[in-house]
Amino acid sequence: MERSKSLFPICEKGEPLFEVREKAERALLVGVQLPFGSPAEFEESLDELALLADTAGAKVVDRVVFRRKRLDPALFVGRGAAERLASEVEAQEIDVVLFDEDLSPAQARNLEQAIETKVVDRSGLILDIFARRARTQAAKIQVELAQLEYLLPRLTRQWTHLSRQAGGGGAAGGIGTRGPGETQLEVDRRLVRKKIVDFSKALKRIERSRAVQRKGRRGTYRVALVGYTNAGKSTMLNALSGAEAFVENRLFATLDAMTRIVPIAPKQKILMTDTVGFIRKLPPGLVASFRSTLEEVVEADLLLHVVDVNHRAYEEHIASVNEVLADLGVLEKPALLLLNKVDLLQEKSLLTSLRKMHPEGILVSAEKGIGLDAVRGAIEARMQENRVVLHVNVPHGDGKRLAELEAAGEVLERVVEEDHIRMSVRVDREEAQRISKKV
Ligand SMILES: Nc1nc2c(ncn2[C@@H]2O[C@H](COP(=O)(O)OP(=O)(O)OP(=O)(O)O)[C@@H](O)[C@H]2O)c(=O)[nH]1
Ligand SMILES: [Mg+2]
Repeated sequence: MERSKSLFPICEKGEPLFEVREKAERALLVGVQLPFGSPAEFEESLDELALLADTAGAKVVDRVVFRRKRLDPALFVGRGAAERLASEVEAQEIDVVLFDEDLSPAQARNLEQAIETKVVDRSGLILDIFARRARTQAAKIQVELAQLEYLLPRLTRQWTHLSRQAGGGGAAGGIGTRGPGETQLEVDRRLVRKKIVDFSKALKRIERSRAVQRKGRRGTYRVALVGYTNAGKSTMLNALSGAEAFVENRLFATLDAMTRIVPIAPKQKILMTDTVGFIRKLPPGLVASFRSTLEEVVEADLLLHVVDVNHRAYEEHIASVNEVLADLGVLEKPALLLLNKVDLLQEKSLLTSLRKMHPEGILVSAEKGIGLDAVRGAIEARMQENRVVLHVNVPHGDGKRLAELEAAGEVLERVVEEDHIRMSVRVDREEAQRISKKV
């Protein structure tokens, strides 16, 4: 840390009066391996925790793995292990101990007392990242709601750091302190509950206005990009639409749904929405509070599941994404599997086995623009499956009806007859029903 003599003349010989917290928090990662479960998956999850810690701005100093027959209800890792962690924390000047699994509120409290440092579990860390990344009002409200629900059962904890309250990111505070609310609020369950109600109401309002927006887009084919975090969803949206969605080689770059027009074929346009990425062991409250953002997924006509096939755990990523899709009740929705980042695959044999494993998948590179025509073609084919051709006779002079049909879909034929105009229009099934009702 730099010291300025002119600013702190009093402390010339001693330590500065206060420290501006700019340096990264020093984090120790802890994993507990149980007899069941695959060791590879365990390692993978711990590697991911390190990435999450990095995304949250911490410096991972070390990782400790304990092998146990079962978890300790009071201290998660057991008394002896907690003591070992305490000495590790002291020796390595650790600021935060990050657990790869979720701790019960009591376990977190007991561990914090035993280790004498801040303890954050996987859900707490993910929520912290979301709080850092939230930019728009909707995202902020959704994250705060999830944080409050996470916090409520933990209010008996000694959250002394929360009384310092940073709110919405910034350098001060560190992991776990970007909590919702005002100073001292966190000690009052009643107030937290009230805030939960207020935020839920605000979310309802946002949901209503989004529903109105969506209604305005009725008749246009809608596609939602889904996938594991960092798979390349935003890059794919940018490649197909020319948009400039935020792309970063870190986790959870996108928190908000962003919708853009994408030309698929001559005179064929669709709306494509980029969404928040998923991760294994996603905090349960998060999916619920991100419901309004994920509503785009629920209402889409087609899902594009983007997978980073260069990641060694990509099969597990596919499974995790499918779990969330099942939670949202959209597993049965038509979907295309986009096997992304093929430009990074060094060996040809990998491509061959990929094709074998996922014959339905489309090999692409969003970044290098490989396979985009195939993606557009596949979307168009799915679109046609969902469309029917309507033949309608419009009386001369009924400009309103004519305009309505033109807006509803693709005009295939327009023949001027003596007493009417004969129109053939390709429209969505849903739209066809609506139009037919009016005839
Ligand atoms: N080499 C290569 N890199 C890619 C490709 N697609 C995306 N990337 C990189 O992967 C990283 C993540 O890309 P994003 O588009 O932000 O991923 P995302 O799925 O939107 O991630 P989240 O918003 O965090 O869920 C970025 O560094 C991209 O440049 C690709 O086809 N090839
Ligand atoms: Mg993104």
